[in-house]
Amino acid sequence: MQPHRSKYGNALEIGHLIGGEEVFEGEMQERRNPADREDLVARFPVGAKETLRKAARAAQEAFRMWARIPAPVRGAVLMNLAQILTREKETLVRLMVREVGKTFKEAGGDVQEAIDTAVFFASEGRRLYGQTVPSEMRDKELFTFRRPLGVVGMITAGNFPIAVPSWKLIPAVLTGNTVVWKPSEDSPALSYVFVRLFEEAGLPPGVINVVFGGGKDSTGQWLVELMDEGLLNKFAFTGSTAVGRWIGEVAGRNLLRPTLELGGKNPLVVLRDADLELAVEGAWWSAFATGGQRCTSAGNIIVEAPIYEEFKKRFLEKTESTVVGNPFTHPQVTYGPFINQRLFERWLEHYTWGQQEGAQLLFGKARITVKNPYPHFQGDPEAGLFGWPTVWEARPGMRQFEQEIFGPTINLVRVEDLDEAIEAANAHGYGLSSAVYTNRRDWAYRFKTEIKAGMTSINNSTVGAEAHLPFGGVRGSGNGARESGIWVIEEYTYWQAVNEEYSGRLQLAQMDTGYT
Ligand code: UN1
Repeated sequence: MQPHRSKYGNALEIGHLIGGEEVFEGEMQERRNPADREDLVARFPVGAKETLRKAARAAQEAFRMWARIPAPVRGAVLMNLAQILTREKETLVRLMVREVGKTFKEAGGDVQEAIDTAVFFASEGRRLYGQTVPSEMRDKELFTFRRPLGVVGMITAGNFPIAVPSWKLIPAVLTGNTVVWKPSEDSPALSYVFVRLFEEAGLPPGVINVVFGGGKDSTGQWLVELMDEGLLNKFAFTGSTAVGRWIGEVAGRNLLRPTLELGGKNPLVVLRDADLELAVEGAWWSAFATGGQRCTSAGNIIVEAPIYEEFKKRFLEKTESTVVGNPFTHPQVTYGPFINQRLFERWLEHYTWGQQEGAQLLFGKARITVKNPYPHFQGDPEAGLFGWPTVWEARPGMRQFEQEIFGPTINLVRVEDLDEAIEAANAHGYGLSSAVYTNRRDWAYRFKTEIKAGMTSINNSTVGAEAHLPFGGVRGSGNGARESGIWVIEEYTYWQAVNEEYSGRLQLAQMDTGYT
């Protein structure tokens, strides 16, 4: 291939990473900068079922060695990784802005989240505690040990291309597992570079294997089906609820416990006593940060009647100030392009839902183009897929109230009182993030105890979870498994109970205890 250069940088030609080898197997696909389709970011192959099997076998092989490395030594690799990621932060950020169209600021946050995760788990290698447990018999001791599960299959989305994979990869390898990872086809270059940095940190070949997929291929599906072949011992997935449900079924029939981080329709409630300025800013950021392409983005802003009109006026003013464009060439934009065509099309579709169901469009005119200009656009709108910040007035029961849209769209919903606000905040099938703005402690208490959500903010936006808190949801947002923080260790290990007999006799539990 001719080295492809643009004002953004070079294009990478990358292969799958299997057992430490770079493997070019399968048809080559391209990843282009979503803010400027002229810019080729990477060329990468699309893995077949056999490529995945090869990767799973390499991971099985590596597991025999890696599981035996002492956990503090595995942790030391992560400490190196944290240092290397810190050193490479700027390069990764630039690549992220280019490959998925995030702003520099948000890309910085994404990489920082991985650094924080590496720092957190590096010392966890020295704390993978088990217990000593008293025996009911004499001269006998009981212990518990955490053991790794084996080979973990992983599928991740492209909207958090470093942070979200780090939540999975880092605890998985710290606890002694090995991995076959199918990253998003929206972020092949970042995924490749990330794994190369693990290797530089001292991770042995075969511990993390990467097999790329492509838009219309079935690589992800085949990876899931490797559970049926007995090649995987655990599955971790971030993506849509529909796909997560299916992965849960395949894992279930193989008696595996998956980690499923799925969609959200996160409510942000503004009560009558709220600090309006704070609430407007938080709601705006929850709606439009990352162009709404976060699983924690707000879906509905639910506002109490006495302040509704005032909130609406201020929120629309704030929305009008949103700057959209190419984040690489115009770093001050609020958000950039859609990460991919599929998300754009779904977002476009919701304009029809709104009209069909009688929602009122308060702001927004679908795709930004030269003929349909948005006043605060920076760059070339035709070079990628960009959307107007969009605000609706909607009600529970409407499709756009209930379904995740994953784009720059928000609904304002008017409610009469706190009871109705909580009811509306729960009137959808998800339960990931949530927020309430109020200065009354009793109202905040009612909200946090009655909302069905894995994460709740009081006087803060729905986005921006910290790296050492449990991340995950209830209902359609996941299966209860948590990522991040200490809780995730539970998902990548099993407990082994060991008893050691010193009596020199066959003592029988429950029968030789002296009580019977
Ligand atoms: C996601 O969108 O999949 O809490 C993850 C947040 C980020 C992670 C989002 N720290 O918004």
